Amino acid sequence: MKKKTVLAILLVVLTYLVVGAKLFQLLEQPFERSQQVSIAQARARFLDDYPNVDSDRLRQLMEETVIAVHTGVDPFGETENISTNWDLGSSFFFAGTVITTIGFGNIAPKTEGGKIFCIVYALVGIPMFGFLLAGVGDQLGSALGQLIGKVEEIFLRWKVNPTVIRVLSTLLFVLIGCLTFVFCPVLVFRWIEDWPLLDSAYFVVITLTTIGFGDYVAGGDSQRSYTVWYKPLVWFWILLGLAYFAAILSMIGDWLRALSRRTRAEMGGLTAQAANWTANITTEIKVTRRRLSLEFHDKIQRGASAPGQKPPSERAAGRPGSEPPKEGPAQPIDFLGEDLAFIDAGEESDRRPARGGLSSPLPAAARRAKRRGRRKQPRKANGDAAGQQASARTRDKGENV
Ligand code: Q6F
Repeated sequence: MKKKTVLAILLVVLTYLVVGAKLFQLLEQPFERSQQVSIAQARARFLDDYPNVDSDRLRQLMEETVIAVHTGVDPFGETENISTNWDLGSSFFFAGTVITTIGFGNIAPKTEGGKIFCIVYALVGIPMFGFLLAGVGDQLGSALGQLIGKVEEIFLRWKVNPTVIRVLSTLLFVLIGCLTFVFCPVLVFRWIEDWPLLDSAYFVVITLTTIGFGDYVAGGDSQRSYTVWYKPLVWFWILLGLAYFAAILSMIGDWLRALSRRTRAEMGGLTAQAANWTANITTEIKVTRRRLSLEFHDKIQRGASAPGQKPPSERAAGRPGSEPPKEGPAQPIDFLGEDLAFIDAGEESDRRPARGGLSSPLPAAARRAKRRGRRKQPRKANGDAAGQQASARTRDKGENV
């Protein structure tokens, strides 16, 4: 990526951060103030009600309470019948927050040994979970893709415009996914955890984006006895939901990129080249990564919307060898066609077929039908050849880096 491009993105991100910071401050600070006032009043009221209590003694107790809460110990717990954060189920949950990188932090190692082991465990476990998630994403993509493909075939028979079909497919993908991985889970958490609807939705998004604040943790209320199927179900939801959100985030990333490319194309032909260059330069890395089947998860790992990491065409449809950058003015941009290609992403991510360019006007169903016809050829050898070709091409253009 060109230095100028990086600087431009840095500027946009910094602005986004500052604007975000100001808004969060406006939203949160008044509430914080009111909480500060209310705890101070509560303490004063307590000392008023019990004049015999020494205020220093009370402060001491409060400090110890705060420390207990910070170290993850229930301050209301009795010395007999102590509850533990590190029973096998909770430890299993903790291991999950590590390898998924959700990192709720409601429980975390406090001992030296625990911290050292956590480092090693994360470094091995995160890539390992990445493999799993890539596989899950792939299966999920095929399942959803098949479903959507059927609908697309019907539309095709009705001779609906391919671009319209793509838009409808995208909407369908988002709708089915949101129902399965967002709306239903939100209702389940509302029901099981007794969280308000907003808090429940907030938990779902914070978890599946792997932000993981840890202020809400499903299955984390020690006062509650959960049904046996609940925690396994949450695990299952996490696995599928992370894959789905990775796809959604990368889709939003593609839109942002297409938007910025379009803006640049409108601003002037030369600047638009940068995006093309970036696309080409990352190809080599990408081909290797795709071999490792890691691409699904690293979308969320690196922040799906990080501009310029992958050309949408490649990432979406699993084509390793994009065209080398053409000299001259920017090409006109097929906004919709290019950026709805993600529908095929999950399905195709490990196949690397030598497919046509991304501006292929055929909707996903039709392309799938075409591919079915090609399967007779040795697919793997084909893909590898394509991959090698692609890396050779990038190497040729190495001087662009
Ligand atoms: C869970 C649990 C949560 C808290 C008070 C995320 C994996 C489901 C627990 C789950 C178990 C114990 C989530 C699983 C992942 N929740 N106890 O299994 O925090 O110590 S506690 Cl939400 Cl990654």
